[in-house]
Amino acid sequence: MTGRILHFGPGNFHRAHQAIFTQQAGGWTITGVSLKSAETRDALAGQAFDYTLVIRDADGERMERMTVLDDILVAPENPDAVLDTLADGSVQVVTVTVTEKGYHLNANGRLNLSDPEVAADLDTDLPRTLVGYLARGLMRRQIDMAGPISVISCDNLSGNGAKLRTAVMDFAQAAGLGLTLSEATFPDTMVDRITPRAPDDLSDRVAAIDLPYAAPVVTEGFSEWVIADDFAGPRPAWETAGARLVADVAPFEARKLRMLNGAHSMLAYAGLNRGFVHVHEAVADPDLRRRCRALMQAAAGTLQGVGEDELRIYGEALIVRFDNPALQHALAQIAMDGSQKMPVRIGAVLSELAATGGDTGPHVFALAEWCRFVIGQDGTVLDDPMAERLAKAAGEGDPVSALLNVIGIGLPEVEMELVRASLRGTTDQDIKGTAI
Ligand code: CS2
Repeated sequence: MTGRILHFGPGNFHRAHQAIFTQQAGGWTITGVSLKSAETRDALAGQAFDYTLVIRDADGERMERMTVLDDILVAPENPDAVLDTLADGSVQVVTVTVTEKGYHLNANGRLNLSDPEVAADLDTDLPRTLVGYLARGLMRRQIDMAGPISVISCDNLSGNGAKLRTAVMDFAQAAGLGLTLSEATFPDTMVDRITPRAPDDLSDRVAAIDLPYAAPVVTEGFSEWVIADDFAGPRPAWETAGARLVADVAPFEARKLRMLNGAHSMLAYAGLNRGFVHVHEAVADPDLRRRCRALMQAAAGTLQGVGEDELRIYGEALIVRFDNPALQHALAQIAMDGSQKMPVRIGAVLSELAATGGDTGPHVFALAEWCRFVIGQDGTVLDDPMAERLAKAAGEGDPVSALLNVIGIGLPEVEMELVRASLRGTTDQDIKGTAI
């Protein structure tokens, strides 16, 4: 089987994850769509869209030549070309990695119609947002009767496929499009591969061994992809490359979001607040290591459908992955867009723990460290789509309530007070005493 995938967001994560699963499965090519900048297209065009994937873990470093990308469309240069490609019958799979903020969802998981970019897209036939492109492109496809299509979100949202489908339908309805999506499916997925920004010297190292040297990607050895077996038409044989096709992704997704991503965010804020730069340095700090384990353990208590032993082993394997010094994974990279990440990774878990009498300490601590980080920015602009509102909330008399309110985390007053107490703790001893 051969075919063509249209991928929105051909950044490092896509090029380390879905791209290699697709290359190994064989037969399919990927056309990328950059929604904003021409940077990746400009870097890769001179290499016929080949690039080098550098895999670094305890076994050392290995490099792989990637040949699966055939082109990158830069959407703002020619929006029509993107819409036409979505309506092209040769494209039967769409994949998406645009990060959490690229979906423009509100706290209820619906499309935020008052977001300025979404509102602008509702008014024009030539969109700028992912959801605008999908709604208008799939409408063209419906009119052209170009056949079934599977649209696969690969971002860290819970129920990512269902959320994307809802957002596309919300857009179509608000724009008055008669979109039915009767020939489209939106399978949920869990994606996992730690992929930091590539270090500056990586191109030179790659060039030295005569591989494509522009825009190389660095990643870890581990990778996992679990996909709901809900395809509208043909797809690459991803299972031959190690992907798992399952009836229900939810348990895998919750395990990864709550244990890996939750611990990542805690380490990012608490680590930066203590002057660490990289994940492996933060997790080597005995206190943060203990808190990391405690957070994973508490999160594991909220998970259903996965055995206790399996979760303990998974947690220990995560610590080993975080320890990987060769990745040089910057905490600042994880810390960005906290407003989009904290509700999913920490807030939802904390609410469940509070409601069921679980150990809320580690998640209370994570929220307090996020608050401390935001308050500590003081004058510098936060790397977050809600930066302005957060800066204002950080200056209020009760910054904890104000900040959590901005990002839609509502907590019982007892937990709210625990977050305030953890934030007030000026010495490490105080923080320990109140949070764990
Ligand atoms: C990280 C993720 O930056 C972040 O928010 O937590 O990108 C994480 O590295 C991946 O989800 C790992 O699969």
